[in-house]
Amino acid sequence: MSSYKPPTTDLTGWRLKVGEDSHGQQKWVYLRDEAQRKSWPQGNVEKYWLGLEMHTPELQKPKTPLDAARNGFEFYKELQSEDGHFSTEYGGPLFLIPGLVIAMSVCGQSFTAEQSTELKRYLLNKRRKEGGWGLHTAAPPTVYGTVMNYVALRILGMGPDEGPMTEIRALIHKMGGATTIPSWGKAWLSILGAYDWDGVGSVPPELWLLPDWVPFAPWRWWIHVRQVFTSLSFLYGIRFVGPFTPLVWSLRNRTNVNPIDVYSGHHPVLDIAHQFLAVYEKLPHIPLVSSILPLRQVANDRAYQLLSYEDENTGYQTIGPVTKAFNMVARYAREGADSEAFKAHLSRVDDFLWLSKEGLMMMGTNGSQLWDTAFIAQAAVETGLANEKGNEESVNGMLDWLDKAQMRENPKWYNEGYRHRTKGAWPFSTPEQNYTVSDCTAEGLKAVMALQELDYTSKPVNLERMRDAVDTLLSMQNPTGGFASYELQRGSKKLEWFNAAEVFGNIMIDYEYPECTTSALSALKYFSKLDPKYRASDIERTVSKAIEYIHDVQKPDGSWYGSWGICFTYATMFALESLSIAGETWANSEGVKLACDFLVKKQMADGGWGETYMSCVTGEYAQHEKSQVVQTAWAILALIYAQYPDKTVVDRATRLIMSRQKKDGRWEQEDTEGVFNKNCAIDYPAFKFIFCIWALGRADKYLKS
Ligand code: LAN
Repeated sequence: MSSYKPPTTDLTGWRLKVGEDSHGQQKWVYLRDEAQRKSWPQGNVEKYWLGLEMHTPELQKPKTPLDAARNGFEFYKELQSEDGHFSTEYGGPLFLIPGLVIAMSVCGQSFTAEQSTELKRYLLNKRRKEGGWGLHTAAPPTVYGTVMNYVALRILGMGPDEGPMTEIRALIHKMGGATTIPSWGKAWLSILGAYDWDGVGSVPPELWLLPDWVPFAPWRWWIHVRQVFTSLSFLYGIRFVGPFTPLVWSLRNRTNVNPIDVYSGHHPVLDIAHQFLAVYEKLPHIPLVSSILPLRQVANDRAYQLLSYEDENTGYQTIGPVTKAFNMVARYAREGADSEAFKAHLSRVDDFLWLSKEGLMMMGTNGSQLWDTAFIAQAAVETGLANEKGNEESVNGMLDWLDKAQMRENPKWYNEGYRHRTKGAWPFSTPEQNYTVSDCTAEGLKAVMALQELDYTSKPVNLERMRDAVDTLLSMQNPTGGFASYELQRGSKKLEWFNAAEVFGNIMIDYEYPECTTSALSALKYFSKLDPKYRASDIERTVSKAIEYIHDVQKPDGSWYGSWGICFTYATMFALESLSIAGETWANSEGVKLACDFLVKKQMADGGWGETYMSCVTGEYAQHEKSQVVQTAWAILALIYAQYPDKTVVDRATRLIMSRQKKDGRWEQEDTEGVFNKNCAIDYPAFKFIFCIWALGRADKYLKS
């Protein structure tokens, strides 16, 4: 691989602006002017994420696990923003920047010069040694990753023969050529004008004209897929193509997707549907047919109406980065660059961009603000650090931020947009983004309850608001007892037959997850101690059904499969929390015993645990060659929930985490921690602080007991 060094900006010019347009918003800005830089100096938050030297307090060498947790918190506090939340980079997926870059380009927009430089630097830094890019930073190159990022670099100004570009093209050819790219890639290239919409399997907006009772009507799909489908079907319906660019990919081929890229191959039902639709697609172009029955036009209008609801419901953030880019193009296509809607979209592009030491990335969401803040709040309270001198300001900041992050009303287009209620819920990122997530609501509520139990905190969140959160949680349990992510499960698992994304698994409906279920049931249980009378029997029934679900999905080897963190270690920690709430421990429960056996067998020689994201892909435990502090912390937390009797196991694990801690209290970044849709890893860099602090604090008490 050639050793091309991409240009960089002066990193000391960047600042992280927090909460400017809305609560919790994060936005990296570049200050060109020396005077501006002086009057707004870079703080530790920026310095840390940019890999610049930080000034942190001198710490004492830790003797006990609690000392180490304290030092960890001392360091992590430096990363708290002035509004009280913990800003974190949230990277990993490598298919997001290209969508945004293509969107900006076809809408006639450009990034600032500094943003362009840093976007290029990020992509080139993340190129794998094999020469291209995969679906995410931890995966080997695929056609999707390589073609999309190659195109992005070209649009951002890299010449066809500049630096490694020739080499990358050669790799694309070697892999089978750009036309073997998966469906979303074909769609983006068609939008760009580098491929032809005729080569994209039909994405008919007419599905939005189906009556709601139809078992495969789109409102039943998982919210992410539904929202991507809505704007994509509109762009497909109008065959949107941006202005001609020199990037020419001429071949047309409908079902040719490179096997390297495929995670979920097409189900035969999808192929049959596509053949049928290929005939149907010819119809709207026959003038007579379309004048008698202008279905396509009506369907486009309907899809457009729905995507506009999404924009307005989310302050133009939309639910996520893919929808963000598609919706932006859709608003441009119909209303133009001068429209209010398009301008509003543009003003919310930076929310998704995060400057890291390796360049500017597009994040999986507009941040993970709530998730990180809710966890560290609970860790601080449980470990007792919240009550130690010098931590009040930090803790009050967390509570203040969480208070303002709760969503108080349902979205504007609640019924019309087929949304789940948001009243009382907490989101994953910010309240402006405005999506209920079951476990974020639960962890947000748990964090608020824990913080409000401290003597010195104000109590901004009253019982009524907590009851709203509880009502939302109670509205989210599925008949199996399990909780899904954003909504109730609205359709059959058979809808997976229509999964056309190829690179992801289990995306068509909202499945139940032991992680989400645990968060929900533990929050309900905690709340019932605070307000024992409120919906007592509903809570009781919901919790016991949720516990049943947890039992039902335990695997024969004692573990649970994790869908959002890696992987068995992550989900087993959650499941053992659930069972501990039901009074089940190693001493009295076969299930817990089996789970502990599973975990203990996976402990590595150095006392740690380490799993790779391949566990999530294959469903089999994939051993990491090196132990990871985050998974070690999860295992500690899990074993203590289980009250595992052999303390040497936790003792060794604790020592491993302590041995990896630096003098200033930090832990270095290790391998990626999270995942989605079975196949895409995503980073949670705050976890190394949050879960190490939490596990060390909990272990301190357990080892003494
Ligand atoms: C997330 C991030 C957080 C995550 C948890 C809260 C951890 C989980 O317990 C519930 C699901 C949720 C909210 C989640 C869902 C899917 C997301 C939004 C992501 C993994 C971050 C990025 C991902 C999104 C789908 C990326 C865009 C890709 C598409 C396939 C549309």
